[in-house]
This record gives sequence, structure tokens and C-alpha cells, in this order.
Amino acid sequence: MLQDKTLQKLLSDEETRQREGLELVPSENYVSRDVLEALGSVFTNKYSEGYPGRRYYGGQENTDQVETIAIDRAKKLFGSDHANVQPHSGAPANIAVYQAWLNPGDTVMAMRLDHGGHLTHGAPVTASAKLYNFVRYGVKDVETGEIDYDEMREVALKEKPKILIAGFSGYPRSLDYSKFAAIGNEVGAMLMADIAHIAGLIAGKALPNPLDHGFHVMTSTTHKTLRGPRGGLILSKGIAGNPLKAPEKTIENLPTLIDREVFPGTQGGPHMNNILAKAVAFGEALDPSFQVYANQILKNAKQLADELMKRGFKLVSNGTDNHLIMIDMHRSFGIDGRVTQEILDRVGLTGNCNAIPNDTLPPFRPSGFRLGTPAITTRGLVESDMAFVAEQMQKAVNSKDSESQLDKIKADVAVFALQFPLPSDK
Ligand code: DSN
Repeated sequence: MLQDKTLQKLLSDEETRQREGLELVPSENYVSRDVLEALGSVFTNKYSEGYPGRRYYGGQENTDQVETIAIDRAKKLFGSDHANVQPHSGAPANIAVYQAWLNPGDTVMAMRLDHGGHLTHGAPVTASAKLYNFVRYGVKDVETGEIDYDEMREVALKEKPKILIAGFSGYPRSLDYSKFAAIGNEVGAMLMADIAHIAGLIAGKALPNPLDHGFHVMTSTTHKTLRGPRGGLILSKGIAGNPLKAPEKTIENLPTLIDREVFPGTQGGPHMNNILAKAVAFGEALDPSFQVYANQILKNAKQLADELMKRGFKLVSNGTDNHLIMIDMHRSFGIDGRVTQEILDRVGLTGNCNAIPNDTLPPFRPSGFRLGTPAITTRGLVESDMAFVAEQMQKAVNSKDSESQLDKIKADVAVFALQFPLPSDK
């Protein structure tokens, strides 16, 4: 209990919001009590610049062991040669890899933002876009949502990117890693998969692992499908050398190049409470039950997509292969994604507005609404519960001008949601 009453009230209100609502933002999740305890532990007091066995401060007998456990578990989980568990989140993880491999002005190829790519893959407003030259690939058409690999190859042959990125924050279909690898190898690009959204699905063996298909590096966050604390992670092939010595830019040297660019290249002291929580979450993900969870996320997403389509929601690519669903709200019901977000938030169903491929509306008020199943699957919802979720979404959209109807839907959602305790309440 916080002594500051104002802040305690906000904390309690947020707990209630999370308990009484259903979290449908595809990049969010509910962590275990152990992950929460690790985050709130005394490791938050400690400075640990450097890496295990090579720190710049004393008092590291416990931090070194924690970070080593986190590294070993991450490597085991993803089958990588190396793991750096220090990035504060996904954006710093991506920047560290760019810094490790590129020189200013070098070319990087990534998915178009409005086709599902991520801001840190070269959106003009980001620092990376000011340093490097980003070129694009996108989807062939909105109906199938399939990436245009022929166009990707053509652009890659012309632009000769130094890094080819496979990754997204709004793409509901599978990526063909072998096709990426063939194109990347043809032009001599380093292959980087940003698996932030699907790390838990890869760890839980529900989706293929890019490292098994010729990729060299994977960057990730730890708080989405992986269900850990908010944080970042870099996994790579190669052999770690002395981080004090700048090595040649080769695939084999990636671990050293990356370690140097995380610290001291782009970050100072690691957040050791967070690294403890990552170690806890990686341990949870190594348990066989996590594979059941990962597969259930996909089953729920497919079922929810079907239930939504039955009710007139038009989905980008008409379905999903992963944990996320992108609805074209403009085409479905003539309202934009932001209005949808506000209506659904009002009844305790939280998702987010999102641009869709070839969107005719502006980014702040796009046509799309993005949702997903990682968090509700953690709470224990299964396929048979997806009809309820889709039904409440439809009712809310149809009742958008009736406060009393929206109140009733909110109450029904709360009664339903309270059947499924948060993991930290168990
Ligand atoms: N903000 C994350 C998401 O919601 O997809 C990506 O960084």
C-alpha cells in the first residue's frame, strides 16, 4: 500500500480497470505475481554498469548471478548463441543493433509502417531514420495481406541494404523467413528479425523461430506475448569476445558488437530489478505449460477473428495467423479506428486504433482497430469465450450513441471479466 494517498488511489483504480475490463491490445499482457515481485525488489537500488564479471561498481555478487541466469535462460528459450538482456525496451534494442552493424548513411530495408511495420524500423520522426537510409517493402494487397516478396527482392537488389528486417507491430499473417533469408543472402544483408510481438509464440513453439531459418539477430521486447516485465532483449548467432576491444563487423562477432553498443554505446546502467524479472519470466516460459499458453493464444485469435467476421467486422487479410487482428472499421461500419477505440474503452474492452494498408484516413484517426488475444488468454479465456467478446464489441459499436446501453455493456463485461482473475491476484 503506498503512503501517498493520491497515487495509491490511482494504483487501485488501475487494478480495478484491469480486473473489470478485458485487455485486447495485442502488445499487452498480465504478468505473474513473481514477475511483479521481482520488479518491486531491492535490485532497483543497484548500479551494475558492465556485464557479469566485468562491472564498474562493487557489490555485484548477486547481480552477476541474476544476469547470467537471465542470459542462459534466454539463450535456451530461443536457441541463440548469445543474449543481451540489458536493453531497456524494444526501441533501444533496435538502435543498438543498427549501431553495431551500420555506418551513418547505410541502407536498411523494413516493412512499411502503414502496412504493419514498426516506428523503429525507420519512421521519419525517429533518430534512426535521421542516421540511416530506410527503404521499404509492403503487402501485395489488403485482401490476402501477403507480403510482396517479388517487390522486396527487386528493391533489395537495387538498394543493397546492409540489414533486412523481418518484423511488425500490425501484421496478422505469417512471415516466410526462408524467403527473407534468400533475398538477404543474395544482396549480402545481415538478417534481423524484430520478434517483439511474437517472442512468446516463438518461445512457446507455436510459430517458427527465425534463427532456424538463417537469421542472424533477433530483437524483442519482453512484455508482450513473452509475458515478462517491460524490457528489451537481443539474441544473436556468433561468439562473444572481449567487449572492451572493437572487433571487425562480421556475423561471428555480432555478440561483441552488440554488447558494446548496448553498453556503453547506447545505454548506461542496466535496470537490475528488471533483469531479475526477465529471468523469472524466461523461467516461466521454459515451463512446458507455456507452450500450451502460446498455442491457445493462436486458437483464440482465429476464433475471435471468425466471430468478428460473422458479425460484419471486415478484417485486413480476412483473418489471422498470429495473435493479432486488424479490423477495417471504416469499411465495416463507416467509423474510424479512434472512435472505435473510445467506444470500446468506454465498456472495458481495450484495443487501439491503427493504420491499415493503403489507409485513406490520417494516422491519428486511422481506419483500423487493432486487437489481440495474448492477455485474455493469460486470464484463461478459451475459444468458446470469443463469441462473448465479439458480441460485446458489436453491441458497443451499435450502441455508440446510447449512454445507458453502453453502461449496461460495461457492467456485463465486468461481470464476465471478474470470472477470470489476474495472475497476480491468484
Ligand atoms: N507499442 C508496441 C505495440 O503496441 O505494438 C510496439 O512497440
